[in-house]
Amino acid sequence: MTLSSDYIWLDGELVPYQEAKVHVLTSSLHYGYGAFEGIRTYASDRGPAIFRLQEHLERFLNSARVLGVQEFPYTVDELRDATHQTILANEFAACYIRPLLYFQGTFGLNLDEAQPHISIATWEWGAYLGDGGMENGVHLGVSSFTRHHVNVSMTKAKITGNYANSVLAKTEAARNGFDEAIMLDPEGFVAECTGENLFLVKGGVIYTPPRAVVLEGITRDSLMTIAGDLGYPVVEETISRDQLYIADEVFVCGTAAEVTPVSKIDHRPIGNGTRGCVTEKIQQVFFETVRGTGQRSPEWLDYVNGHQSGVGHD
Ligand code: PPE
Repeated sequence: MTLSSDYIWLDGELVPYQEAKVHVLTSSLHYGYGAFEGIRTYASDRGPAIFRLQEHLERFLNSARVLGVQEFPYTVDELRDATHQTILANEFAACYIRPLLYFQGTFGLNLDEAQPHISIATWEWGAYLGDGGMENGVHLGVSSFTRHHVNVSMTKAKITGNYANSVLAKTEAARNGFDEAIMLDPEGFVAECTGENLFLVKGGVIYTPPRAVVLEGITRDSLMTIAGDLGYPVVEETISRDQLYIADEVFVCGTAAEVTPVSKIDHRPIGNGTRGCVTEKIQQVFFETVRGTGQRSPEWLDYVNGHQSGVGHD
């Protein structure tokens, strides 16, 4: 993965990639207070199409609200324009988008004494959990680290510092030979992965952990809708570790990871150890949708202005 692009949007203007820098005494670097989003743009017949941009930007502002920010410097509409501008300036047909809120100014732990800054970077990001993973599935390991408690760092916000917990689990998983970690909540039930939500399929029913204990993924929400459209019942319910081991299928999802099948958990094959048929169907409809040919594409895609391909400009 290379993070490069021509421009990064920084506090209201597009600046060359090399100039989007921060000082080492940036408070957010020391204390982990900041917030970010992860959004994807897909290539479609109508040019770059941003998947559920509005919902992602609303969650960005909500993350700031959870963190305690009293005045967010931009509206959702302004951030939408900025996102479009950044994609156009970089001429990406498909890319990942990373808005970031960070703080500089008076150094210390009091958020009210720091100045908010916003950047929006874009880069081309392929298969998050490895190239073969999308088809063959990935091997997950249950982490020895516990996921966030609802009243310690909370679970709804993409606060930068929350990701130290993900770093612990992801690094441990990789060192143990797994592709990704499954994290249990403080009660010992399945919460989510370090950067994905998780689903299991059993007897034709799709299950996922309840909202309170996880980051409410926008991909998670989209897949629940797609599953409903396909006629599968979807149940949000507490899931135990051993329920995963005996599931027919398990898959994980997120903006970066998209829809990735799980072939093994803790060295136990899930189902027959390959991508299951429900997972494959959901994956197929997800990719049709994000590329502009699905039934839900009109409501979920935000086409980048001025980037019409094939049929010319309208
Ligand atoms: N849980 C966590 C902890 C999480 O970080 C993500 C996204 C999700 C669930 C899925 O949310 P959504 O993208 O709205 O479907 N993880 C982001 C960051 C990954 C990274 O390594 O950085 C992402 O996928 O953009």
